[in-house]
Amino acid sequence: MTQTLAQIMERTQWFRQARFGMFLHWGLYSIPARGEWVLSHDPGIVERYPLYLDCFNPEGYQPQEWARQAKAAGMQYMILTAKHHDGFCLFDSQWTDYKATNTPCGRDLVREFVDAARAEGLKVGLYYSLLDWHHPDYPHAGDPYHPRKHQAADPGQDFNRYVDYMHRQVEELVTQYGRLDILWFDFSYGQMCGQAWRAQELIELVRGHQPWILIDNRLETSGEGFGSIVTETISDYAGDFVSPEQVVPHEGIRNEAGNFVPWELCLTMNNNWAYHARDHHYKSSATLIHKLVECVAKEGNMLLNIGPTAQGRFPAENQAILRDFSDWMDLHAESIYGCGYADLPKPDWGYYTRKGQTIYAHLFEQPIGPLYLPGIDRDQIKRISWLNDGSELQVSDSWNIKAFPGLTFVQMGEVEHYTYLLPNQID
Ligand code: JFZ
Repeated sequence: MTQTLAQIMERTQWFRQARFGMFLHWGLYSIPARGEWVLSHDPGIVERYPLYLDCFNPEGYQPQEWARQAKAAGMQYMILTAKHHDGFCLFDSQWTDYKATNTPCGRDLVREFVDAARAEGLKVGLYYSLLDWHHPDYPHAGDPYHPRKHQAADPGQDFNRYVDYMHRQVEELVTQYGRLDILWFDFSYGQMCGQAWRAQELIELVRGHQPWILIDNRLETSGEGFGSIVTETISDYAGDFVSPEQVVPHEGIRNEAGNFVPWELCLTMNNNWAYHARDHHYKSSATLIHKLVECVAKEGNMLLNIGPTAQGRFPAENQAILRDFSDWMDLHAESIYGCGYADLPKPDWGYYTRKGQTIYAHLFEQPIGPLYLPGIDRDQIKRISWLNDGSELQVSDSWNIKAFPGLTFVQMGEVEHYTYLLPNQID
């Protein structure tokens, strides 16, 4: 069975309009606070790790507050790690005891999360790890990522039993938590890809319950691959969008016929997905805002990550960045939502985004003097102004289009043209 790009484009319509979402990595690993891969990276912690179950008590967990901050920052959807590679479930799965309801906190944290997102009018998604370092039937011996990769193989292990378990958990997620907008599987590697997960059966289960849910491409491929979504024959489990990580794809992502496919860059504010107590290597707010613009200019989305603390709070640095997004989006969201590739030459000073007949010129550098607008003819310009205050710009008399900030109003032709500057205080 296959699907068409047209079906995918229809399903992803809201997603491609939204452009900006929040990713949340949160779980038992937030307690050791050395990133979500701590189990795999530090074999010394393997024995101790399950003991974190007894001290997982996020008294500061207020998902309404998470959702409020996401919304204020201009994000339109949010995605939480229902289960990460460590196997610990934030939801009340009937198929395991390794879950939040068996910790001192005793609550179904996924339910509270989806309720809070919806209450703010945000779309909501769940991340579910295909890898599971806790389940006894998940093969460990020789798996390059598994914390117990050096231990002898267990002949009693039955991978098919794990896949059953995984399917039953996904079934819980798509039947017990109302309408979900996104299911974010992570991730395929080596032989563990596509049908190894019984992907066709899984996707039929998911779409049987939630036909419009959006699925990432990692059930079929790794974080680096694109998968069959870029080919002529798109598998049913190819997903609805490609999921590049940390690096904005050079020219967006197109299929073999040259058409853009939906994609979403996920990226961290510092150098870890989950909370890391000593990682203060944050990108500046300006850099992160530029990344969002760059994604939109290349017809993609950006999923910006937060690693809440074990108590369930956003670290102060994360909150400061979200406030800067909020300030910026208050003035410039119109150049993001519903916008995409402008089909014009890339300007040296930044990027264009486009919505219909309106071009947004995102200036990453403050110009002194005239600014060249490549690809735009002066007699196409109907109107040109700053987006942040509506003030007019002048188009010069020379044969090239050059905009002089802050001068005269110009109205000609068909293309409405706005520019803006980043607020100076951000850097
Ligand atoms: C995965 C996770 O391992 C990581 O913890 C985080 O959740 C991130 C969003 O996704 O990271 C990956 C997965 C696949 C590749 C790289 C990073 N890959 O195949 O290159």
